[in-house]
Amino acid sequence: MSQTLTIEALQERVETIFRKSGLNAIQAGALSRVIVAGERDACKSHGIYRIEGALRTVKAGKVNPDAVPELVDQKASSIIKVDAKGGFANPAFELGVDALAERARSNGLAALVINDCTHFSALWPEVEAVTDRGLAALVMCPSYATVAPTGGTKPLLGTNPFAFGWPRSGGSPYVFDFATSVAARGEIELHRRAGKQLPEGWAIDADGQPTTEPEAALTGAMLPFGGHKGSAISTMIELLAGIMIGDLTSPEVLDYLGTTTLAPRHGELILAFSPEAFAAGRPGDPFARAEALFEAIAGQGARLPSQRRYAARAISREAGITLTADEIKQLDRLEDL
Ligand code: NDP
Ligand code: PYC
Repeated sequence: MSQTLTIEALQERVETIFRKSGLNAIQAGALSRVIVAGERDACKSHGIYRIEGALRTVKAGKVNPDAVPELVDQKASSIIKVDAKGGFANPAFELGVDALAERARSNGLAALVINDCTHFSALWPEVEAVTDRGLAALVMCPSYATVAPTGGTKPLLGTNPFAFGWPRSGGSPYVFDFATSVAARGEIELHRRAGKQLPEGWAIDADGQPTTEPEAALTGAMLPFGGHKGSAISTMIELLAGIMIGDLTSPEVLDYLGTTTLAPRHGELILAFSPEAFAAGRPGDPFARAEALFEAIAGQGARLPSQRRYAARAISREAGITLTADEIKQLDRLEDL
């Protein structure tokens, strides 16, 4: 039978699973917060289904369960670095975000570079942490080689997520967050588990032929969104959030892990911008002008990105998070490990 849990109750259950698996309190806390946020906002591809992959990665010795991230902040610089020490990205982000915001406010823009981390979560929790501090944000990271560049047939690029946020005083921020592949790999896995065919255009099989079979897509290659445009944005992410920050690119991640069944280890790049600083001396208030743009978009009947997510969040806060019988069984089983 399905069951409804409060957000706090789910948080406690997920955190307990991670603590029992050997993660220290910093790692388990940050990881469970981001996973429960995914479930709360109806982002199933990065919700509780990800727990098992994280546990597998710990068991395989590919992530440091005891990691205590370290902030390396050179005071004059706009670049703040956090060494995740081989742990998950989420506690490293939590450690660096205040310094990032402080530097973006004083310098107009700043970057948070996270190195040596395992990252498998959605990016919007990080984007929202920056917009909550009154700043605009761009966040990106590689993944592992599962996507063929446009014109190619073999996995090379990652599903490389890319997210942006703009703060709004009267309500939830404008946020988009997407894989640069047509769909996140998590979606393919969820289709496989549900025994469902993929929509056309998501993937090719190992011979480079279009496929709607999840298994064939997982052993073949996924496709970038928007053809050559998505392929180029994904390549940019490899350059900026892989090579430029001295961390692994998606093909290097796959070499290191040897499998896509574990969570990828690489770096992450978070950029924060002060709209007031950029617009200083120019006519108009940037926040008021942004509101006019959002109103014009909505005025055409279009919805803003993240509205589905915010609606799901409101329901979860009001009525709790409903999990299927299978999901409850999964939690019970993981608690008993
Ligand atoms: P989706 O395609 O589901 O959604 C992408 C964005 O578009 C969301 O912000 C969504 O808002 C918005 N959106 C969707 N439909 C509309 C619409 N009709 N009008 C306006 N906006 C719309 O996301 P993906 O499947 O590409 O990615 C899912 C998640 O996977 C992301 O959070 C991403 O960070 C994560 N991911 C993480 C990776 C990693 O390595 N860590 C790798 C790849 C992906 P809304 O949510 O409200 O629908
Ligand atoms: O859904 O593509 C994905 C993904 C890869 C790593 C974490 N999420």
